[in-house]
Amino acid sequence: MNCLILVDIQNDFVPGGSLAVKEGDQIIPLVNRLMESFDLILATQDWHPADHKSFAANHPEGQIGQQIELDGLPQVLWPVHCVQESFGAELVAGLHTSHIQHIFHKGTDMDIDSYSGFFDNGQRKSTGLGNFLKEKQVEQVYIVGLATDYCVKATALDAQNLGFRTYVIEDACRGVNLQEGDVSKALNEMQQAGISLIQSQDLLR
Ligand code: VGL
Ligand code: ZN
Repeated sequence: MNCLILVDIQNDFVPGGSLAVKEGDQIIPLVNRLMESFDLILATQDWHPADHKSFAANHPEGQIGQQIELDGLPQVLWPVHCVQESFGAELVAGLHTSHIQHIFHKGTDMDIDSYSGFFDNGQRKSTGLGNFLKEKQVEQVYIVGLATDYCVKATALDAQNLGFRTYVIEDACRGVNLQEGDVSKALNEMQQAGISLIQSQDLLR
């Protein structure tokens, strides 16, 4: 069984959103077409409480982009984004969401961030995604979404580590590039871990 996982395709991560990823909206038509090739489609949703500690605004003198330590883990401070029940947290309206069987929420605990759709950044709690895939006897996982250098990368690395044959559909992802070169570094890191980088054309022909 193959599964397509849509990572964080939410209003705050596309142009106009609070943590807008450049060209983030350009993946939408591609993702909609890719969905036609899969029997199982899942999504993740960044789903923070308003007092989440990854928000610069929740630290006195916190600056966006600043690196801090949070509960023993490195943490980048972000603008307020994907607050539970807010418009920014909703999946982008152009997505064909009726194809999505299940949505996994992450980042719900105020004290720890969660880039991966499987576990928080400390691997302390699971979202249930891994067990869900095992129950459905998924063997191959295909990943698209936002952002390449954060949540796509973390989700892909965990999928690969959990034993799923993992593919990242490169042109159906976009990254933040907080530092120039972050996206290429992330792609290299994924490839080093044994993840296959493919293009949507490889599936759409
Ligand atoms: C993400 C930064 C903070 C992502 C989520 O979806 O890549 N990035 N929260
Ligand atoms: Zn977040």
